[in-house]
Amino acid sequence: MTAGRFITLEGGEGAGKTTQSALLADALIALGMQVIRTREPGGAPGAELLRGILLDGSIDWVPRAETLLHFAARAEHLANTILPALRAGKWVVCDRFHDSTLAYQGYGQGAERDLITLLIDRSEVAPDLTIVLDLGEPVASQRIRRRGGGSDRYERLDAAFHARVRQGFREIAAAEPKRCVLVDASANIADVHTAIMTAVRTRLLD
Ligand code: Z5A
Repeated sequence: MTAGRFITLEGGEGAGKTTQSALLADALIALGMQVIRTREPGGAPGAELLRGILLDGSIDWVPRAETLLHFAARAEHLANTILPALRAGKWVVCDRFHDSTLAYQGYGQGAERDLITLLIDRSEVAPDLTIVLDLGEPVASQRIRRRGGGSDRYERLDAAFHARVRQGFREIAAAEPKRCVLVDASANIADVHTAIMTAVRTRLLD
């Protein structure tokens, strides 16, 4: 049995994580890998329940509570979905993971970053590769508008919040160059996919 690999896609809203995780999963399947595609918050029944609570906007959570809710959802996701897949030799492509908590709750909302990094350090698994899709304004907002659909609690936060989140992702990528690859997400969909596949090939396949 080949070892499973764990790839996460990170970045702000509209950066193209959903689009690119689908293309990446298809490309890996075409290469003969067994692949599951999943997302956070969510990816397991208990975690999907918490996703609804986190995104519906009826409660303005204090940053520490919100941080812990994301880690509670992640514990369910890891135990029920990610770890069993990796143990079975599957590749896991995950839309958002630990770095989103550090970027959104830590950099964006001002939750204690040392608490977040402590919880990350205690995780059962770290990604083998993290693609950080970097996209600034006004392109991100234009894409969100074009995509349509309702706006969730995070999408209603202001431009300064999203600028802090973007800075957070950039700092995370710079601090962990072995795990992270920063990709310019303003390029067209095919070019972003090519950049991601280059990272996957050079870091995980060659
Ligand atoms: N959150 C948190 O605070 N803490 C945590 O620990 C975790 C999450 C895990 C989940 O939202 C929210 O939870 C998230 C952070 C918070 N909120 N925000 N913001 P979600 O899962 O519902 O949404 P999202 O992760 O932000 O995804 P998104 O807004 O749907 O964006 P995306 O997946 O990155 O983009 P997309 O859907 O692939 O593309 C958006 C549109 O742009 C679509 O019409 C595409 O066709 C188009 N697109 C994509 N790529 C391109 C390119 N390259 N060119 C042109 N057009 C493109």
